[in-house]
Amino acid sequence: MEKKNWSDLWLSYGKVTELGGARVLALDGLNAESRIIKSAVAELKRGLKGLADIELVTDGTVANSGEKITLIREPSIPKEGYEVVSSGGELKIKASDDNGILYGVFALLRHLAMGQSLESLNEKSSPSNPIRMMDHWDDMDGKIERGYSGDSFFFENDEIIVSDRIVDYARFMASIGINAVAINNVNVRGAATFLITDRFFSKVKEIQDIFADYGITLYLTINFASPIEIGGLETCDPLDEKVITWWKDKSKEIFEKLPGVGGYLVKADSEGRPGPFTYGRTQADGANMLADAVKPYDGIVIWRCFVYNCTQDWRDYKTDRARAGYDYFMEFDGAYRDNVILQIKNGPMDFQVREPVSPLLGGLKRTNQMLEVQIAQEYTGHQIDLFYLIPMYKEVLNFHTYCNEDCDTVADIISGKAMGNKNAGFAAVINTGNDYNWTGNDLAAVNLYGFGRLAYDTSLSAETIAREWVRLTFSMDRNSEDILVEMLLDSGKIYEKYTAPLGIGWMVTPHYHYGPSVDGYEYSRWGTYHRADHHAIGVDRTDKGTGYAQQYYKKNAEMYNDPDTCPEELLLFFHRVPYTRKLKSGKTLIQHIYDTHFDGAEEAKELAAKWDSIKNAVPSDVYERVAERFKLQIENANEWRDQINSYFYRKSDIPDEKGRKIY
Ligand code: GCW
Repeated sequence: MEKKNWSDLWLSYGKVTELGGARVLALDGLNAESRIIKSAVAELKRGLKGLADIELVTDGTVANSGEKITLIREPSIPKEGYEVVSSGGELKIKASDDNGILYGVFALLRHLAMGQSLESLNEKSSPSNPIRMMDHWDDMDGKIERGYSGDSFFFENDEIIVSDRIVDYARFMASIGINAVAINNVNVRGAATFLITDRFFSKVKEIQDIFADYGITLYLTINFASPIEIGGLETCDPLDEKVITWWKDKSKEIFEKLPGVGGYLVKADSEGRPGPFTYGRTQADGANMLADAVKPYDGIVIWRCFVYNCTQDWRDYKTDRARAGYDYFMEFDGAYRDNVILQIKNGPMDFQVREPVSPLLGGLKRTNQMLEVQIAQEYTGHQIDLFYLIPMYKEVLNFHTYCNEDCDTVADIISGKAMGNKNAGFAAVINTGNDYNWTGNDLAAVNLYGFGRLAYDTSLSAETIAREWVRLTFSMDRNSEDILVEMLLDSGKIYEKYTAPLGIGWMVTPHYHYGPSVDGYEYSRWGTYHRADHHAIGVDRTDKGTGYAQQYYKKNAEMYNDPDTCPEELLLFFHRVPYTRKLKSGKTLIQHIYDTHFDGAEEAKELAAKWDSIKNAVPSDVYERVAERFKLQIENANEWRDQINSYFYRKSDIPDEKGRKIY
């Protein structure tokens, strides 16, 4: 074992005093009959010992107390689901498969860690989504694209590093129900292209095996131009026979060398990455060609829909980046193979603080779909500013697309319920790195934990998840716990207040994406414009504008099309609005901008003060790391406030009614 320089996150298994003194329990049932069960039993022993000083004996000797825990296979329980039931000194963990047993064990330990006694356990649960996936954007040089918590713990200097840290990582992921992972960046370049060759197979296999012990399937992110870059072909045209054969042979090799691998994750024709468009082919041509190649091995192709023109002329008012995903992918609905899953970002642009739900979700009715969110805080504060993301994801999941009579929410679609398909799921761009605390800001671990819990059970509330995480991570008094939970629940709204107003998005420092730069992207090629002049701001995406609003089903299209029924937080996403427009609050748009920015910056200070108020309830190193970040958040919020307010005051020439300082 190398020296451990990473934290235990929510699996610290510190003693819970309420659970009472030392006891001995016997384990019955499926002892060590598979690699996953072995992991489950080891975890159970470790957790019981740490949390309650319970010795779990597995050698057949009956414990003196007569109490036991029994692992039971119960075919009627849904895939990867579990039941944990205690009665009369016996605790049963039932599941129909190994993952279910493992999740049952983690559920049991979670309840104990939350302070519940063994005798009172009774929980049934099964996953909402078939695939629950973490996407790493780790590069092989060790850097992480959009990483805010150190470097990669998978790669360094174009090599794969296998370490005990990865074992703990797999435990953490299994503990929250994650069953799929991609370890390399979707921008596949340089050495990463060769992950699917003999140069790396044996090391990839070692990592794959660690994951397999915890029921996690490895997916490989591939370079669409591999036939050229690895195979020496002149083309990667998906309809070219040589290319088709190359991928068939390569896939055979991959699935032989890495049995159990899940398949491919692909970013094609996006931000300079190669893809089928180069050859006049469609996204469906590209995805289906790969899907056919992995079909014999039950492989899956997860194809990303983040395809748009990133060389737009800012003078061009017709092209609307928000439309791109739908425009490129909708016409082939029904034409994608059934082992293709389209992975769709929650919004049509790119992980902004506020976006409408992508109209592709549910727009597609005969295509497998996966929702992609970003827990790496690229646009939400770089894990410096506090931003609890689960409330935002809940809004996305609960959104009614109207793709069906009932059963039409995003949650229904990605669970496979809405369309009766089994290839569906929920993925997140992960926020981890090799920092001691994994997530840079200790509090950002709530998003890591929360994503997994939510992907497993989309009915959990943001508050339940926050409270679980707080209680599992820290042992604090009830009052401090309430303060921290409240801070988390408020955090997203606060960040939204001091950054770009009412759904317009962007206004961030180009490329880096932290801190304000109102016109940073205004005259650029990225298709991300706010179009502010001295009268008005916003993009007209109605039927009189770019027509984006018409990509939704009628009910939503009508709602968004009319500025009076458009949800106000998205007003500037859908409409071009004069600064003098009255909002529902009775305030003008410009006054709303001033007020939210003054308030937001103030509330950021209050967050920091609340953190100080619970200083003694958290370990001092955690306190320091987070406090340091709150200082930066306050500066950031002030900078946003002053730049946004000054910018709009100078454009509009309308003063703040309250006469506060604007520059
Ligand atoms: O938001 C953009 C990021 C890129 C990222 C891209 C994507 C991996 O700025 O860094 O590339 O999204 O999702 O592919």
